[in-house]
Amino acid sequence: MRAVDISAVKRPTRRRAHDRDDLAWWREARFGLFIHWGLYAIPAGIWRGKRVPYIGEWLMFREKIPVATYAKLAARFHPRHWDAAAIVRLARQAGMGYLVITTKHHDGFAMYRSKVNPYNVVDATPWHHDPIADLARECRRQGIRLCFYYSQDLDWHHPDGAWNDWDYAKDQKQPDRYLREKVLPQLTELLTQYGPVGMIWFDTPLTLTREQSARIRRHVKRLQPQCLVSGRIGHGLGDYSLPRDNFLPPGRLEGDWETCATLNHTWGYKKHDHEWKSAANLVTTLVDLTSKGSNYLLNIGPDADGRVPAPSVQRLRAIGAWLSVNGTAIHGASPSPFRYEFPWGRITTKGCTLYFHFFANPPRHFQLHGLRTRVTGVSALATPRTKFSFRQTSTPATGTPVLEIDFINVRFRTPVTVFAVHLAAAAAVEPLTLQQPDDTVTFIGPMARVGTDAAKPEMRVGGNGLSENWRNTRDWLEWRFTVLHPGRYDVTVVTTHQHLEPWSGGHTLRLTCEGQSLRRKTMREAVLPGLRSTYYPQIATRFGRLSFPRAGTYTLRLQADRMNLRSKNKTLFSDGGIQFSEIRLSPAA
Ligand code: FHN
Repeated sequence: MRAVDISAVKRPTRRRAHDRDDLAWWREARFGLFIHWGLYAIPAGIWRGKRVPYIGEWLMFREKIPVATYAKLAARFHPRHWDAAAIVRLARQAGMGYLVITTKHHDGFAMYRSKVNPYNVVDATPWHHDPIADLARECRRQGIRLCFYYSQDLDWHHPDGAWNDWDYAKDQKQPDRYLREKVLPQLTELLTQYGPVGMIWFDTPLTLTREQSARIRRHVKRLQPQCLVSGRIGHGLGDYSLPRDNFLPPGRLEGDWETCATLNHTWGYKKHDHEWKSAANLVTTLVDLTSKGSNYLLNIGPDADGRVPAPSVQRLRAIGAWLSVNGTAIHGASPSPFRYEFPWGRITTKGCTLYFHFFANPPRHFQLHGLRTRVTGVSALATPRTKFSFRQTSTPATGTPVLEIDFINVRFRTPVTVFAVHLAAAAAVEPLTLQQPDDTVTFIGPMARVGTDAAKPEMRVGGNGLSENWRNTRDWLEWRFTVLHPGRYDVTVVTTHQHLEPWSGGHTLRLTCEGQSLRRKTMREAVLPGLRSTYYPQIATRFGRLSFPRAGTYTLRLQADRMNLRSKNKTLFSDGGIQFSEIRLSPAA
């Protein structure tokens, strides 16, 4: 039997000394503006009078629109309300530090002046204008980093680009020719026409080889050595990692990450998508991601006239208003020293200060378990002169450090109230999973030991915190954890899936702990509420009860007895195995 420590799990990004300096501005920013704008804003999700499902910029693919037909949209592109200065101002007001605009999306249309390919906004539209030049000027003037999205693999317009097989025969495609004729020369234009570029945000690496991706990366770095390359260049060649769209990890991530997210459910403008996330949801997500070590790249999709939808503007300004008071707990902040979430909120870090972000009014007698470092003061971020009394003790049975803060007369400011907790040194915390003051215990993948009864585990915990390739009954996850209050606890196992893909359920799992064994089939008994469930439903299965006769440290193991693997559960992005999210213990009623 061999156990593999999670720290040995392959990191998805390159980590070299000089990358760290290059990433400094991006880490400081923590929050950026994504802009999806292109010809797809004209149909705005409607084709031949019919509402087309899925994200707006995929319309050409969804409807298999011939190149010659789709290209006619260009003749109608004349955005009268395009105002680059206002968009950059909006990013600033929102508290964002960078902006990433689609210079060429999968439809192959260049939204900038391209000499390499006439299918571009200056040559093919009656507007004859380069919006990227406007943005470059405004970003320079207003102090925002300019970055470019570029779809390097999918291109439904170029005969050799990936994934248009309704106009072009798949077996005739020569990806190298596509790189030579379009990708590399267009990157040269983007990296020489607009001054310094913060990053090329490559996307959707599906068919390019490692050698081809490496060639693209080298090309970028040769032209602008400081320019970052997003993780979606593929093959682990990015300067930082990206999970899938709108994904919120179950716990802190290791390394540098960025989550990109929509404000409604589309990237490119869609007339009928009115399901806007609330400002409270967005602020909470920003806090959640910062506490887990991830930047937040939040999207707007201007309409065909160049107008940013009013609900987007309102929400970005609301986030900016919150950041104008609490920005110090986000900009340049590092993740929480704890790897797990808290039931009450999140923690971010800056030097020797921890920021406690409360999602609701903090209890008068607040407790935090597991902080080993001495606290020197606690104040409210909005009213720094308001100090709170506190004391630090430890539990007699386990020696677990307990910080108690007396939150008297606190004015909770929706959606998140922040307190600065000053420490005598950088935070040191208990490394094991700990029972929380509300008596719950949550076990997450990144804190598990991955092991196997075979020679080598096939399963791993991915960089995003979920289990990957869990398709074998011999592999297991195991946690050491500390119980502070003996008693009986209800156990819930939570698995997940991307909401548009099938859920892999019906696996018989076994939980063993301290001579107790619980066996159950994963079933969709409930979807847990919370932000994560919007795109990754957190599917709960009740497993029964565990008893802990004394306070102390225990070991819990989760293993499959029987797998329910179906080939239809395998998708382009999912291996079809168990996607483990977490286990929750809560006091038995
Ligand atoms: O296919 C694209 C999609 O259209 C959009 O650009 C998003 C943004 O992250 N990226 C791809 C899907 O992940």
